[in-house]
Amino acid sequence: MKITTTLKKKLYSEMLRLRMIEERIAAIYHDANEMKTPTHLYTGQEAVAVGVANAMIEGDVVGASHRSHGMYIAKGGDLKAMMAELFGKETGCSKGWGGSMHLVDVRKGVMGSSSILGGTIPHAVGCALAFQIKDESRVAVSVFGDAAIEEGVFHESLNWASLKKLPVIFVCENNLYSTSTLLKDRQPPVKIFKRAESYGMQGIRVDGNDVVKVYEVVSEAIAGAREGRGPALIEAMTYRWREHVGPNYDYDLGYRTKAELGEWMAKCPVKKYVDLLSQEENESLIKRYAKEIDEAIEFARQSPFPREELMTNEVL
Ligand SMILES: Cc1ncc(C[n+]2csc(CCOP(=O)(O)OP(=O)(O)O)c2C)c(N)n1
Ligand SMILES: [Mg+2]
Repeated sequence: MKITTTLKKKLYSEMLRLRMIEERIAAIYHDANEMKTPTHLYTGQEAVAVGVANAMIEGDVVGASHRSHGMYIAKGGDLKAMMAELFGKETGCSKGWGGSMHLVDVRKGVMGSSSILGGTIPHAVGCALAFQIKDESRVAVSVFGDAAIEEGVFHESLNWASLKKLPVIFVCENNLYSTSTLLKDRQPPVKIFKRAESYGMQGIRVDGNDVVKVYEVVSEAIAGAREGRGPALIEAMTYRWREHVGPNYDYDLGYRTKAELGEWMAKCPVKKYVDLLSQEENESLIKRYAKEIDEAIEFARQSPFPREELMTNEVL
């Protein structure tokens, strides 16, 4: 598969935008206690969402995890509606009732994100089953963390998806931790992508900090699923920079070291491709995105809180 420089630049720009959104949220999170939602920031993992989203085409759908901003933004979710959701406002993508973990933009194929680990895995399988029954050339993707595979629903879903050769791709963002517990203290030493074998489906591990590699691997898996060759499990190796939930760094808590964070920061997915653009082009993008983010925050701040009557009679 040949990836053009134009596409590489697009992937890089989207990662830069996502990084700036997440870092701005971190910067304003404590301002006037306006943002009350718990927020699981995506900083450090940008290559996964951007690579996955760009491998999808219109009509394809995705379900995301509690660390939801990445997929929502990368798949084209509306930034103003996300920001308003984080501020708990009625103009939010879930009308202010959901918060950071419950982002949705159905028109863009973001079917939802879930605070329940593994929550969107069966949703994606259900969408894929519908596509198969209706003979539609569409693919569903579920993106989830490494702890979600400890949920029974992961195994049930992969079993059924493989049996029925459903057009669904499972993407596990392996950032090594579930909150503050390392993978090796939670799971036997079997690589996550190897688990696909027991369901008779293809399992692939990819460098989740390299957007081009993610794009290539996911594109191939999606093409296979679209042609009726069934599902695949992709394990993207990556790392979250900030604390599990909230805007801070947390290497002082004792479960991971500053040196480990430093090693992963050196493998920054955004910086990796920064030289695709000239310094002037980068500066101009940063200016453009900063303005867009300013406007989204202003929109969120100015928006009203949800009306109480919507709580009982409104279906999102
Ligand atoms: C079914 C379920 N069990 C436990 C939790 C509590 N919980 C929220 S996030 C989290 C860690 C998730 O780790 P992982 O899936 O690796 O995603 P990451 O946060 O690393 O992106 C846990 C245990 C939950 N939300 N849902
Ligand atoms: Mg994890």
